[in-house]
Amino acid sequence: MEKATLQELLESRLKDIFSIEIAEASPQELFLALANVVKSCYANDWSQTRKNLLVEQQKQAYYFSIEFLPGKLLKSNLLNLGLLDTAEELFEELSFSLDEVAEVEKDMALGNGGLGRLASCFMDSLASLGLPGNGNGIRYNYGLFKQKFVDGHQVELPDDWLRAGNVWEVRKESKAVDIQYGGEVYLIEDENGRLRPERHGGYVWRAVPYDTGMVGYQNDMINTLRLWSVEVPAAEEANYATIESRRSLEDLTAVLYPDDSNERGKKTRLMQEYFFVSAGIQSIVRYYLKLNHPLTMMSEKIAIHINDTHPALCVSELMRLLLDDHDLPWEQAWAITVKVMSYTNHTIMAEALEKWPIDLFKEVIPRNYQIIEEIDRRYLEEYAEVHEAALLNRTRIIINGQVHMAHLAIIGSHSVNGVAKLHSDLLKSVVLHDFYLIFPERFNNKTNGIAQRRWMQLANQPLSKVLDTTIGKSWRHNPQDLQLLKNYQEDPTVLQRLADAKLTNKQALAEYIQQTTGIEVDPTAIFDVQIKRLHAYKRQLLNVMHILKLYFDLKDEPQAPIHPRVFIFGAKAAPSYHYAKAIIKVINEVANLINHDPTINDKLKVVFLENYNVTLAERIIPAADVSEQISLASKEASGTSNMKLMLNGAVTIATLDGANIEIRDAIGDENIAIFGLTEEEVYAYYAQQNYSAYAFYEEDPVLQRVVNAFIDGTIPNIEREGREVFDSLLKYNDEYFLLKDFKSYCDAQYRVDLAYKDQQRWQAISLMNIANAGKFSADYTVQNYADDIWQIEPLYAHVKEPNSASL
Ligand code: GPV
Repeated sequence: MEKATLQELLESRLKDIFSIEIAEASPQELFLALANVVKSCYANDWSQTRKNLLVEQQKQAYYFSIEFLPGKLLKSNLLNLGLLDTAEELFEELSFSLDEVAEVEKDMALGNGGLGRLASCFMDSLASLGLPGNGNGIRYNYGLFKQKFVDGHQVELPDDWLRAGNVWEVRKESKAVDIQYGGEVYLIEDENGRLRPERHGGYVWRAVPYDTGMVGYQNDMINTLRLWSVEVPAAEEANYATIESRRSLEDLTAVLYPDDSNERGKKTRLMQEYFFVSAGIQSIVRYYLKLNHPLTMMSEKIAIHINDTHPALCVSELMRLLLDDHDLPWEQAWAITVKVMSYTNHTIMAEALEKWPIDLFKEVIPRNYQIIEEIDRRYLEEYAEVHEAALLNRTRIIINGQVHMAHLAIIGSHSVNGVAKLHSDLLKSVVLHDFYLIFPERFNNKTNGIAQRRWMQLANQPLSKVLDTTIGKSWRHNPQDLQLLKNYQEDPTVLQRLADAKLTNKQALAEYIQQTTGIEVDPTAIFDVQIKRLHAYKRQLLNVMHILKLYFDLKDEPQAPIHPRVFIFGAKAAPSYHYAKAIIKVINEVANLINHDPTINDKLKVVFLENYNVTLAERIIPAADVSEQISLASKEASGTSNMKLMLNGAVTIATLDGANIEIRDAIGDENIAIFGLTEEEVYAYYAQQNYSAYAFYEEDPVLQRVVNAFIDGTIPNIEREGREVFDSLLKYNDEYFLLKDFKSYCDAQYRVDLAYKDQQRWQAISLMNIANAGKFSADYTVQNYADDIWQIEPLYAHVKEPNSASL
């Protein structure tokens, strides 16, 4: 599209909506008008995609996820439509900044962290590969809380993201479905001797879908992200006349649960899970029936993916529809269900394996509960002759009065995958070992990936331009072409250009830091970044302990030859996660202490940026020199910020955990700083039960000084939190082995400091990180899901320029 055409469209939208000229428009008005123009640019392709799918009748995948974390969509839609450069030029010509206009958009923050962001990266890749794949989730009225720091403490504020409306969504009233809750279900024999459910009481709520176009990268493919919102069914208006009754209904899709991987037994949460599952499955079956194929062939047209256990009810809900609404015999319904369903596990942390009391299940979803009981009964019966009773009793769905959601998902799916090689191996050998004995063929690995379009092309335009001029533009379609950069490892001009791009990004971040926190940071310092949810296993505290060590080193020897460093944190803690909040407070107070200590001479700065989210990640990641991936080995399923930071040329300090291992394999030991216990060593400690935090503390005076600092008044204002941290390390024997890994971590940090001082060497390492990041593109990950699990193919009618996403 020509610039002039875009301008005309923009002008006419501003007239239509606001009756104003461009010159008088505010950023808000420009945003809304431009977003509407963008929407109209893909409107036709969107309906065409749907029509072609109906005509071609190709198999489609549905990704069920209780979280999606798309961030802002304006610039990514412009990029994918091929309009970003044009829009940027136009805005410059008109003396507006496109960035300022894009800033107006509220982040769509319907997720907590890695899991939700992965779902959104997959949406981007599905469309960009021309693959028919849709998202299914919940349209929360309030996204993840906004984080503020008050006196160093995290305070949570509501994220009222829908207040000004959401331009991208389309309400699809005609596709609404009813969701049944509660009541009692009796099984009554019909004239053919078949048991039929008869419901007494209970209530029906309406699920209304809001669709958002997922725009493919310059290929005319537009998939759909369908998010469901609760409403009062038209027939029941009278029953919801009071404010209270309406409020309890509206609570259902009001808020995203802010507990990351740590579930609380809450009725609303269970109702949420059933809500989007039932709505999604009903709409899929409805669509499938339009195709006029027998239900027994459903798996040839439909693949349903269960993203972690939250949508595990997909299994029982599809069974319910096939049995109750479509009269299929159990065996047929079950065969269909298992062929259609697949499941991804995202953690080995035991507390994240969802379990629900059966009383709650019976109360909220009685018919699904009956079906789950029957799945459970038949499971025991079917495998009784093949496996020992003990094994079956450990893997059955209902154990000790609780429904085990992971068991339901595994038994009801034909594929079970982990999200990095190590993680998938641990699933087989430890976490889901029992299931591996029963269903070995179901287990597979799909290492996570990231949307290179958002995390490089959009977030890092300075570096993208260097790449274009150095290796051409093919990397924008084929991320593996980033490998071409390897040829320039010793080219001083290219290394300098990379360094310049990094400095530009660091200057921009420094300005943001100055504006939001008042802290001055030097863009030539090392920007050392740890950005992820705050969790004990991710070990932000280990990072803090190293910072304290450097601080003491500088106190002892102010001239110590340490290259200046800025430690940057971004992290939210679940509101109910007391210990994580204590660590936030500690980091903020350590920052206070160090940033205001004149004897440190600005050699160290600690910056904890508020409200870490997708948009803030887009600012931080391009400016990072060092990437902190320091979870205790075996605990981080994959990690994805590790991939984003690598792609942007940061050098990783890592334990051999999650996808860090594959990153190391891709770039070689010389380009990454590995430290710490291995997974085997961690498990050896568990087996021998001989870890002694105190022993490490006792023998290392440096460590003693650091650990004591939490309680000896060195750090002001952390009386309570410092004690909690101290106790977690010594009194409770340091669950995540920080004291053991401390020394090796400090050594790795020292190596990084040395490497940075040799700028030529550093830039070459950084280059190698960028050059080898292509294989972590979500395009390849999604292609592997498509080939191995979903068996879906590109909608050829749409693929103008197919991404050759094969490794
Ligand atoms: I379970 N993850 C998450 O963000 N939230 C959760 O509730 C659960 C897992 C994360 C893992 O912690 C990361 O290691 C992983 O990279 C990410 O899911 C995507 O797979």
